[in-house]
Amino acid sequence: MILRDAVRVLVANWDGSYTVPSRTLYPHQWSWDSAFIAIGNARWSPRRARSELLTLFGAQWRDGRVPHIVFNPAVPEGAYFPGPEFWQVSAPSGVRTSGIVQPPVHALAAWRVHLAEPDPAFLRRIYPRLVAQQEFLRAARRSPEGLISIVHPWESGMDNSPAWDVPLAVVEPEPSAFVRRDTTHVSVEERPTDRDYARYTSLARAYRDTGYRRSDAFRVEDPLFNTAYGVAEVALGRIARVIGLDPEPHAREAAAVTSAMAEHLYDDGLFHARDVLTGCLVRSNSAAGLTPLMLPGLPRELVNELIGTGLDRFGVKDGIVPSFAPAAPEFDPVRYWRGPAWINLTWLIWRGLRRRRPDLAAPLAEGMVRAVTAAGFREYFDPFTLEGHGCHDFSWSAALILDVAA
Ligand code: 9WN
Repeated sequence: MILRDAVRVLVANWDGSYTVPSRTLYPHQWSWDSAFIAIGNARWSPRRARSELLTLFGAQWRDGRVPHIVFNPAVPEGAYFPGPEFWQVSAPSGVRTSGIVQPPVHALAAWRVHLAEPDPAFLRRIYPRLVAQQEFLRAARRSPEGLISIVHPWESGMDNSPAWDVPLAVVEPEPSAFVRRDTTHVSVEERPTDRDYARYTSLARAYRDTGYRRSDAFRVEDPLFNTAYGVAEVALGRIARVIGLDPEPHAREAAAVTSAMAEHLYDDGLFHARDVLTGCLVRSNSAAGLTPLMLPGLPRELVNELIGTGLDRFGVKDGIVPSFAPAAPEFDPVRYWRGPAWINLTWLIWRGLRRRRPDLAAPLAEGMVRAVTAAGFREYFDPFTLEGHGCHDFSWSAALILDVAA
């Protein structure tokens, strides 16, 4: 029943060659959403899953970046803010896009799509694009310590996480000369504040005005983003082997970023972001700090400490994972990335535990199914009551349930 309903959501959100995250709130193609959606679609329609990824990479820029939004020209201007008129840029294919990126979970998605239905021709087509995506990050975003930075909270995918409160505090909010659309679909207490939005647009405009090259106001190394980057290298190694290329450079890169993360982003049982502009670790209680469990080369003692933190601070064996530790003062069970549980974040931690601690992975999978059974395919959930929040019929909530329940 739940699986049939999940497919129904994905079918309703399909736009011919890709899937919108939500018909109401997010009516275009989003980068990391498409990776999660492809992982779910692989379970019932590998053809759609391949199309999802190839459509997204069809909007890749010449420098290798994969924009976080690919705009559908058929959607009226103003349906989503900030739309193409704000970003003012197009991909070489001519389609209008944003100019920032999101966590590179796509190589993992491509690999999982291949596992669902082996297709070396698909791998041969997507591999150079996935490599170019990583090369962009190395060329434009890598610090001397070997870590990748993001230049906007939207790039983390966890937009208003309390982890960004300190680095964002120095960003001058722009006088609100814009009209938000999100709060016409979802109640204001469940979304970022107007003040957050004034900072988001100020940062995005400043980056845009450098031709999407430089950001001097916000630059952080996020553990989830770096995990995705490292996991992408692991997946690229596997893909390379299938298509007859050398997997070694990918294995080396995965090992290098894993040890840079362990050296620079780990403290007191959790991974944290580092503010590149001040050189300081931003100690916070974001569940993003548990996602490095996905890195196969993470040293065993860090794995054990992270699991201890997951159990003590995030109640990992009780079901879906709150995006921020409930005992922390910033925790808010309904406001977006400041506490609610999300299916994708829980899924990433589940993947990190599946082999290492199947006894802890199982309750996470059950928790995800319990949440959508109780509340439907909502965007996020109160981690304690499982009340649903954000939009309805949210694509990755449906897609990843298909993956865990298959
Ligand atoms: C800005 C589409 C996206 C997700 C992000 C989530 C939210 C956008 C917004 O929706 O961000 O990119 O308008 O709030 O935070 O993770 O990819 O689902």
